[in-house]
Amino acid sequence: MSKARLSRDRRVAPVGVSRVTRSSMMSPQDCERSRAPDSGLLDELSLMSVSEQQASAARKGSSKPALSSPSGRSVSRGTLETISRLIKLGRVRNIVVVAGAGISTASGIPDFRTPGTGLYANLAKYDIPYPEAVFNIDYFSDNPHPFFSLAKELYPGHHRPNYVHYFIRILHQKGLLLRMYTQNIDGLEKLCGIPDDKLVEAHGSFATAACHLCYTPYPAEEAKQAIMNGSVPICTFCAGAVKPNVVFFGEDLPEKYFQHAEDFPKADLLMIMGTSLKIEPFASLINTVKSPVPRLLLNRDAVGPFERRPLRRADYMELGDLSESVRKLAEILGWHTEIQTLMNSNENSLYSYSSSSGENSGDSETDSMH
Ligand code: CNA
Repeated sequence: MSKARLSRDRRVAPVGVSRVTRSSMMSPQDCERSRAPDSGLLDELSLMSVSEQQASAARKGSSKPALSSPSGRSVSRGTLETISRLIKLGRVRNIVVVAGAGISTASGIPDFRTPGTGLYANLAKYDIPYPEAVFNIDYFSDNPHPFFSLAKELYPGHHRPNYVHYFIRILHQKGLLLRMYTQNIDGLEKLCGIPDDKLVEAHGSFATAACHLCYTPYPAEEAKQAIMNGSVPICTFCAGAVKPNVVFFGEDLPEKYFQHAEDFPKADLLMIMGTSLKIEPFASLINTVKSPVPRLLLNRDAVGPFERRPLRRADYMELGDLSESVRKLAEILGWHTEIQTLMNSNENSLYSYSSSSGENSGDSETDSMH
């Protein structure tokens, strides 16, 4: 069975990464085939590369860049219009979404690295030697309390999915979502209705729990109760500390993660949302789509390969607030009202369920960590 371990810095070669990457690499024949996309798609992509100039110019502060396409035509189509056109023309049928903590900040859950509001900037209260220690398995073995304090705030039930989650659900409803790969552990993808078989929670979740030493399963609800009461759930087999099956640095990724070897080569559009692409082996997944396949980054800032110039030919990005970018894309696609309606009806049923079950209904402002 192949294994990959979580590693925090993409520049460090983590245990298992070469194996993961190798399993996803294309044969020379595949590479050749993948260099011969149909002319219509290339046409669209040439517009995308021009649109990138627009984003890049906007990032540098020039509001109206002079644009011409590689063929000399003047071009007015922006990134989101181009992606939307690919979808509407039916050129895109298998979208893989790659997501991180940035898709949930609008739900009131801080990400890791945003200066000021990110978890890493606010861990002083946990008295840990360095921020990543809170998710380090060796540190947890010595002292599980910092993680359990944080877990109290991260446990699902306090927060609601936001527009971005529902946009991804609509991709599924329209038959366009091949798979969503998320690094998030907040469970909001499931809560908004993305079905299990469309979702890979690459860094685990709070849904199950086990001993961190001998991996003996432990009832997740009992673990939650103990953690919420400020005590450490103890393995009945070896007396090790039990933790929710959230993947820590130094731990193996779940079996389902390896589905990427089949999914990414099938993708005809990769949407990368709200991630700094700093955690391996997850970050390298985005390099395993075929070469003419468009990769769209929706994020506050350019990350990973999107920081390099020139960009890969079919790479495109829309920088800024994710909810705004996704909403713009939904409007261009004509899906906005549908998303809003779905969101309202799902939220109403979630709200009535949590009211009747006595769960916190989760106002994102009051439940946020800060
Ligand atoms: P990260 O390193 O904190 O990066 C988040 C990225 O999202 C950054 O590039 C931000 O600029 C960007 N971002 C944040 N908010 C917005 C916004 N509103 N609009 C646009 N861009 C935004 O987090 P990653 O996901 O890359 O790192 C992976 C870690 C984070 C995983 O192991 C997770 O388990 C872990 N994490 C998860 C959660 C969660 O489940 N919600 C929260 C915090 C951390």
